[in-house]
Amino acid sequence: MKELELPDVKDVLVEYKQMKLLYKSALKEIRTKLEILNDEFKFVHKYNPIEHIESRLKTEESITRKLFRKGIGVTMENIQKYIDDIAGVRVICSFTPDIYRIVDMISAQDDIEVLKTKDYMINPKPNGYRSYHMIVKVPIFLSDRVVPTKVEIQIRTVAMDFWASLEHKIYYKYEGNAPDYIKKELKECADLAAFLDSKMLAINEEVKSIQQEE
Ligand code: 0O2
Repeated sequence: MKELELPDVKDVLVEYKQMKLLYKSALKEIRTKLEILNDEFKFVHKYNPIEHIESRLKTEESITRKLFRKGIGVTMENIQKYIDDIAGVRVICSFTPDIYRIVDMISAQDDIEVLKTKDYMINPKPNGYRSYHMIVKVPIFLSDRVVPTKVEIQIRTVAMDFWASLEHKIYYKYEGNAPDYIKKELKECADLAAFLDSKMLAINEEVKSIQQEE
């Protein structure tokens, strides 16, 4: 009987480490681009659209769980093909128009390819989740080749981020089955956060117009 040929564990590990190196580099590239845009915007307009930036590489556990949820086998090829957020950057802005400013500035860069966008601000999820998601490809220049690498950029306001981090914790605590009254309260909080965003924006616009008149 022919023996089953399994891939050498050492080879798989080397391949996995190489893949992580690529995604880590892509995070650095995107962070740098965003920091440059923010610095320039601050210089020109005396105002910074970005409050802060967070970035992370998705854990092995989370990658495996996501593939499992999608009913896809855990292989190196599938990870790269089907998981768009191995490298994830989160951009936190003060006001909603800042979000679209960042989207436009990043999309306009020649070396960035925008693969997918999801506007959960115009179309919030039924649970109240609001955010803007972009999947982009950025070229990573290695010693002997260039590898376009995927990064997920999530852009949201401070209020949307506050809501999403609590909702994320609750989601995992209850493994996606939180009691109905908690879901209802979370939805109410999401609506309040949206209201807060629009109120704060209106106040800011008002103050800006007073300053221009002076
Ligand atoms: P984690 O633990 O944050 O990494 P698709 O790629 O289109 O097949 P996917 O990946 O669900 O489907 O796409 P989507 O909707 O763009 O969501 C990607 C990420 O956005 C999620 O990653 C979350 O980080 C965030 N997100 C989406 N929906 C919600 C939500 O309802 N609440 C919160 N708090 N975050 C959300 P992961 O891998 O699901 O989770």
